[in-house]
Amino acid sequence: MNKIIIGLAVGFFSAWQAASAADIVGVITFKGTPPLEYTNNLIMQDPTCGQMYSSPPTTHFYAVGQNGELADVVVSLKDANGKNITGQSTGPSQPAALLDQKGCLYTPQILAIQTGQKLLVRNSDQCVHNVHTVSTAGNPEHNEAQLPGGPDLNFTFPKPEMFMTFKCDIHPWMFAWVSIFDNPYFSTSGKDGKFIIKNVPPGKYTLEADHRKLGAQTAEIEVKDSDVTQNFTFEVK
Ligand SMILES: [Cu+2]
Repeated sequence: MNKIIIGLAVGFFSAWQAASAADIVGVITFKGTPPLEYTNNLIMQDPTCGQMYSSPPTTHFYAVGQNGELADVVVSLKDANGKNITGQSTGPSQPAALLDQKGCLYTPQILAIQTGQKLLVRNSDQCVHNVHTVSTAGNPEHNEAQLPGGPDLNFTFPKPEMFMTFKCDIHPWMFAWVSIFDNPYFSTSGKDGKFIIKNVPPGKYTLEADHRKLGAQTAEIEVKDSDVTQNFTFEVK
């Protein structure tokens, strides 16, 4: 008798869980030959930065794997009309995100956070960096020198924005692009090209995939009671 009741309870709970939210998953693929990256000769001319490299690094705007897996694509959920989902940030309760300066480069170069979520900016190098944010969406401009071994800088941003620029005024090749969402429904594709947006409530949405160089693509999706798969393919046109 008890077993039946427990079985029913577990069954009911699983059904309820499944009906309340689902994950959106997919793979981002790059088709064709990615454009050539730029060789960073400037970095070699800097005494401190240059000594960390035996040959000049290149940019990595197109992070394409062996089988076309495309990393650094920011996938985000919009409403059914393609408008930003706002007022749903859980940023203040999330763990801090980290943007490091290592080898005189920002790493990661593409990062996504929520409004109100802590973003720590670290200097892992033996030289001074200057962390300078440039917003086109009304987020505050920060411009702070950071000494080697200095404490992490701690930022939060109030406004949603795609690819807000972080630069360094001392090293003109240093850039990162941080996207900010007013909800938790976004993901950045990894080296395997995969992304996952978790716990999306049922409903009709627009899913948007943004690559900083290759532009944006959208797909209409509906979340019901099971996971939704939506892949995207980018190419150079
Ligand atoms: Cu710098």
